[in-house]
Amino acid sequence: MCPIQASANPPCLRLLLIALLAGGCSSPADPDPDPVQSLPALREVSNFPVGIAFQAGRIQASAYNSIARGVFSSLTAEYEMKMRHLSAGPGVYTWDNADALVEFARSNDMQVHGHALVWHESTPSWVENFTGTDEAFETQIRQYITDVVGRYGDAIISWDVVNEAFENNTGLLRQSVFRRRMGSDYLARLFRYAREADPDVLLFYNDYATPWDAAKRGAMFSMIDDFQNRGIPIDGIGLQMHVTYDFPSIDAIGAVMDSVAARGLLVHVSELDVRVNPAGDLTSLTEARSQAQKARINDIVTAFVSLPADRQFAITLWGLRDPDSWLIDFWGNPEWPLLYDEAFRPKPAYEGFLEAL
Ligand code: 9MR
Repeated sequence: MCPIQASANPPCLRLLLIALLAGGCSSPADPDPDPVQSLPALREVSNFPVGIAFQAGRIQASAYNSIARGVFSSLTAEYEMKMRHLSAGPGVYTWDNADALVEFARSNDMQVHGHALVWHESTPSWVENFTGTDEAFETQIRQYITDVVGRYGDAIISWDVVNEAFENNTGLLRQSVFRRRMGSDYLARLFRYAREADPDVLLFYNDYATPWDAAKRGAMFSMIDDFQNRGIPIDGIGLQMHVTYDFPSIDAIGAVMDSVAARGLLVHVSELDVRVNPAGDLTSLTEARSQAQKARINDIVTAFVSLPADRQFAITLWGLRDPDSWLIDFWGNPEWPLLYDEAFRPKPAYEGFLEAL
């Protein structure tokens, strides 16, 4: 084998990340070579953390493992830190996968972004069908936040406290079980509980579509302004960034980033992927569309790096290889939305990222 990206000694990485396209350092005797690449690792050349959404099951898969730790400097659990996966009952936890991801990150000098304490789409049945009083419900949710944030302490530097609380197009609070049980000010109380659980951890609100959904964007900024007026803790905003190669405009994306930064909050481009086949007209990735994707990644990273340095939290890619993306099942079209192709080779989009740094 040709193990690369041993990030214990990052300066070596650029030298070690060689010649993927040329076949790397595989030998005839090596049936399963680790991927290597000729391009610099993002973690080596970026002034801010570059993250990857990762799954615990891939820690043992050598190609995923070596690229994740060699190229990226931040890790988000793609699903293992959501409530449905962590808790099967009040006070009942399954930590194995989350622990494994945190340990993988720790041993490879990656920071961990916690995702997500409260999300209406990943609610376990004991929460969804809670039979006690509203007060008892809130006590349990508070305890959950205390337990999960408390377990990881400094090993997780930031949490999405709430994910996707506002409806599309109206900006109204979703009628989730949390909203129904805890009332219209529930977001503020969740953030307070997270702060009580850890005075230092960075607290984020995370959502999608804010560059183009004016109602949702307005609701999010009203929440931020309200929190800041009332002294409710919030440190940053996750802009998910599930976009396409031609929508929305980079001006719209940059404007949301700027508005977040102007409020003194950190900007996390938290779930970046770029669809190239939204209309379903492609059966394979064309050079033209691949170049359009490269340009779009370049534009987004350029907008991010033009923010004041102390507002740049991180950019996180929502998956490693194209065939792993959630977008394929979700939209039902062939898709190539990420920085690596099916053979773990960096795409032009990867170069688009590099060229913006
Ligand atoms: O990509 C994630 C997929 O693997 C999970 O099955 C799914 C449910 O947990 O969540 C996906 O990630 C979502 C993220 O957590 C929040 N924003 C939307 C993402 C795509 O659905």
